Parts: sequence; C-alpha cells; structure tokens
Amino acid sequence: MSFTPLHQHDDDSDREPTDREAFTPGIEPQATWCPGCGDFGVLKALKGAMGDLGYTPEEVLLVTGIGCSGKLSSYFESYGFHSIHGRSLPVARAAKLANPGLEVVAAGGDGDGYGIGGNHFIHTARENHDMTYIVFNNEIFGLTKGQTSPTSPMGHKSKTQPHGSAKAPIRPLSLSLVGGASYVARTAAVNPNQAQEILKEAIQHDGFAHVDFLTQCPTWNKDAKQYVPYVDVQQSDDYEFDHHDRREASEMMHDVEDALHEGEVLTGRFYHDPDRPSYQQEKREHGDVPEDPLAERYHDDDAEWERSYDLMDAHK
Ligand SMILES: Cc1ncc(C[n+]2csc(CCOP(=O)(O)OP(=O)(O)O)c2C)c(N)n1
Ligand code: SF4
Repeated sequence: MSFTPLHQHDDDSDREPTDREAFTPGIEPQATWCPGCGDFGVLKALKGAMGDLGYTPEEVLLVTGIGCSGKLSSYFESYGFHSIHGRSLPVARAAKLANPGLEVVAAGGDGDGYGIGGNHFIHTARENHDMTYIVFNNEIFGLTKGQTSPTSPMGHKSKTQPHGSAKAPIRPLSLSLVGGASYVARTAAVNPNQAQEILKEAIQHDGFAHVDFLTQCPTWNKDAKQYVPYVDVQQSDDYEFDHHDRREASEMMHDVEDALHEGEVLTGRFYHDPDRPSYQQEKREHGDVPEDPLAERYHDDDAEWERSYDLMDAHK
C-alpha cells in the first residue's frame, strides 16, 4: 500500500465509485464469526459504502476494539489497527491528528464502546473528532460468551445475571447526542441497503458520526430484537421530525430507545448538524496544527526516524 498524503482528499465531491471488492483482503482469512452473525452485515455495508464513495483501501484507516466486532479489521482491506478493549477511539483520534488525510473509522461492540470505552465515547463526541464510529450493538458480550452488557434489557438472563438483569440499559443514541456528536444514526444488519446508505452519510459527515448498528448474535442472544423487522423513520409517514433540530431529535431518540425494548425497532438518521466545526477544523482555525503534521514529517524525512530511534535507544 502507498502512503496517503495529507489533505489530498478534503473534497469528496468529484470521486468516482471504486470496486468494493478492493476492500476484501488478498488472502482472505477464514472468518471466525458464527453462521448468521450480524457482523457479516456490517462488513458488507462498510465495503459497499467505501466503494460507492470512491475510496481506495490506502485512504482508509479502520481501528477496532476487542470482541467479535473487533475482528472487522481482519476482514476489511485498509490500514488497520486492532487496539485493546474499549480503546479504539483514542487510537483513532491520535491517528487522525497525525494524518488528517486518512478517512478514519473506529468500530467495536456495545461492551467495548458503551462499557469499558464509555468515557472515551462521551469525550470523542464532545470534542467532535472527525471520524465515523460504528458500534455493533448485539446487547451482550459476544466473544466472551453472552454475558450481560450495557445495552442488555432489564430482566435479560445471562450467566452473569442468571435471575435477570436489574440494570437499566444505556441509551446510546441519547448519550451520544448529549455528549455532543454531530451525526447520530441507528441501522441494522438485517437491512444492508439502509445500513450502507447510513454509513455513506456518516463517512461523508465532517465531525463525529456515531452509528449504533444493531447486529444479531444467533449464538448467545436469541431473544434480542435485532432479528425483528424494523421501521426506517425516514421512510415512514408515522414519524415526522426535523433531524437538524436537537430538541426534536432528542425526543425522537428517547421514544426510539423505549420502543426497542418493547419490541419495535426504529432505525434511521436521528440527528445531523453539518455546521458544527470538527475538532480538526477548530484546531486549524486556532493555528494549533503544525505545518507538517507527524505523518508527513516522518514520511519525508529520514532524519526524523533517526532521531526517534536515538530516543528509543536512550530509553532502553
Ligand atoms: C481490559 C479487558 N477486559 C476484559 C476483556 C475480555 N473481553 C474480551 S471481548 C469482551 C467483550 C466483548 O463484547 P462486546 O464489546 O459487546 O463485543 P462483541 O464480542 O459482542 O462483538 C471482553 C469483556 C479484555 N479483552 N480486556
Ligand atoms: S458469538 Fe455472536 S457476535 Fe460473536 S461471532 Fe458468534 S454470532 Fe457473532
């Protein structure tokens, strides 16, 4: 893969679609996801979205956490970093600052993103870092065999809560909006077409775009609502609200989050603020971004590498 120069792709408008198969690794590893897992739907939608938007693998960085969801970076051809549990966002933030020319996507599960990584989630939203964040929401810990997660509904029985969870589930959409995210959507693996369109919007959005992605886990969570048919609020006449209006979006999200555990799955774009400057924009406006950000400095200058090797030697 070649290096992506800084600021090369600030304007996406003149791109031609690329072959989505370019995002399939040359030697495709055997997927360890179970048959019927919703994670396959995320992979398909992400490849389709990147292809439709005209990206090539060397323009994209995918940072994942730990979990079944975290394996996404093994099956998607791009720059990739499989980080530690709950830490995809700080890694993604650092990478975006070092090389603003990369299209950065972070991904992980509900345990990864809303549990152990919950604090990073709130602060990345607050600071409006320019990236897409996909949370595979299967309402359990999948990789570690179905324990209760922050999105498991009240009463959900698992090995860690055998009598039923007494904890209220987190409200990821509302939390994201209150945190400060400038794009918030929910989609579902059972509808790859909607998922692909939502991901395209999220990737194009300049700021923190949070996509809560309902993914079924047929192995450990057969009760979840992720399997049931859903309603796309943008397509339905029953739901009218202005997704640019924070108050209306907030009320809508509240209803949607209540409805999920009552058996109605509502998906779509719930909030979009195209005017809020991203963290990267703010930094540029404050003159706070160096002329030659890290990625370019190291790429062009062997002396920088020598200096960093000397520094590492000095600390051995
Ligand atoms: C610091 C740390 N704590 C705990 C674990 C064990 N662990 C691995 S994956 C996981 C949860 C995965 O659940 P989720 O994030 O919802 O992803 P899924 O597997 O459902 O996609 C846990 C607790 C770990 N790897 N690292
Ligand atoms: S355990 Fe669940 S989430 Fe993990 S691969 Fe299997 S079906 Fe998917």
